Amino acid sequence: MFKKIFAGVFLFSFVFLGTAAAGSSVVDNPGTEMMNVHGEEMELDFKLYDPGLEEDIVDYEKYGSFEGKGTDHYAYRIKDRKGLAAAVGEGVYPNSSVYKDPVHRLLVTKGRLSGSQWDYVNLEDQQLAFYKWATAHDTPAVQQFYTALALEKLGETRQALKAYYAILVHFPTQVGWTIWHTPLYMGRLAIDRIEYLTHKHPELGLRIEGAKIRVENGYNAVISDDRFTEVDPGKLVKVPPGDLHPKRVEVSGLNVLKTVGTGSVQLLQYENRHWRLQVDGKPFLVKAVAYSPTPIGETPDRDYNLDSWMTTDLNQNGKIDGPYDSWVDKNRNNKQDPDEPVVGDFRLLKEMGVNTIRLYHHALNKELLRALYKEYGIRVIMGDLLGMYAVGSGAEWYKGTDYTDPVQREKMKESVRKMVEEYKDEPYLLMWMLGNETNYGQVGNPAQEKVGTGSQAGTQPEALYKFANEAASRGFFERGRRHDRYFEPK
Ligand SMILES: [Ca+2]
Ligand SMILES: [Ca+2]
Repeated sequence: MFKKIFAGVFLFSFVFLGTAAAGSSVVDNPGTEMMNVHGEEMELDFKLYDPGLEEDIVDYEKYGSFEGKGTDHYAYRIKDRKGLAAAVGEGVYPNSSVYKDPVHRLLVTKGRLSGSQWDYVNLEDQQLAFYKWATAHDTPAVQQFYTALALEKLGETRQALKAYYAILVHFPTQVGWTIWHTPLYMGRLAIDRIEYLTHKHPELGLRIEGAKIRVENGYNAVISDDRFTEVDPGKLVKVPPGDLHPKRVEVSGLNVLKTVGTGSVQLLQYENRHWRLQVDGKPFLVKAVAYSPTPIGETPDRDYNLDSWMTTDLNQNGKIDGPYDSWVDKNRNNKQDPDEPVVGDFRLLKEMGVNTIRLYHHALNKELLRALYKEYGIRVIMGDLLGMYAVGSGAEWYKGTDYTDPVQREKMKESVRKMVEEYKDEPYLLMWMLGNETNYGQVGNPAQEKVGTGSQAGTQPEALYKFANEAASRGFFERGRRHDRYFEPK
């Protein structure tokens, strides 16, 4: 059960993290492989059939009118649908030229776009994902989002930005659902993607300003009590590329108001109220991945759980498999080919610039983590699930962790205490982390085949956050204990 839940968490994350796991930042988008009329193999490269008349910033005022920007009754009314469609181009609402795109037609004829659109999200061939999603029947914001994501992965950044922005203009309050039946606010996701892409591509000279989607009661798993209080698509504006990077706030030379921690890891607050994380007296920027690997060709929801990677040595060569025996499956055939030498994830993590890994719940192998730190300089953020997935609380899965239950609270605190006592002096420890998407916690129902996440947190937000504060407080560790600096790794 536990394993299954996490598989979901990973799948969801994967949609947004893309292909970073391969240790390369270059997205390789092979063309769609086809047979030509002569029965020969050919590759079909992606090219927009209709890139739209307006390159990146669409003048929406020209084709319609905005009402109630920044309020709860925001709306955009299209007055010139044809003009707008021509301006935005293929794959962006309300344009439908994808149906005239000869490549789309060809793929349909060849039966290459059959089945569910959800089978296309993580496909290697994002060209197929684009045509599938651009013509899928789904909630418009969801359809537009995954079309945009495919464009993004195909390197069509300008068109992807137009597509994400179209969500803000037309469908800012529409909701999609995770596989846990928790809401995804598509407009907010679109803002995130736009901010990410404009930052990642300063050469476009674009920035979004004033976009805002505020939803009351958006923290729980139901949407019946949601209220969108402020909705504003904001504006994509042109800026000189040099202006895209947020201005650095200089703190050196300023007085320190407050120092948290006396060990090698410290938090400093300066007189301008800004904080800085320091390790060994130097500023530390966390570049982390949540590391919990699954062997190549396997899925995390079958035979592998969250922490078995720390001890698994299937080929019995005395080296832990993920960290030291993995290889880059360049051709993605799930097999190790002669040009795919063993490199090991630890080295790959180091090479991709990671300086920290996050562990979800405690650890199984101190020596391994010590080697990670000693040989690769990579530190650890260590987590305790704080009752999510019924871990640490003693709750039954289908009853779910109850954050108002004193017995369960005590058990969870004991779990946190145990972790801290066990690892506080480990040299690699950067910080602790409590919970994992815990505010999404919800109870399942076997009769409805609803798995849930073994937690009642979704309906107990106040109890959860109060408890999290309690579990993290210094007082809790100090009471009757010899050590008084549990949260300050040496
Ligand atoms: Ca091994
Ligand atoms: Ca291979």
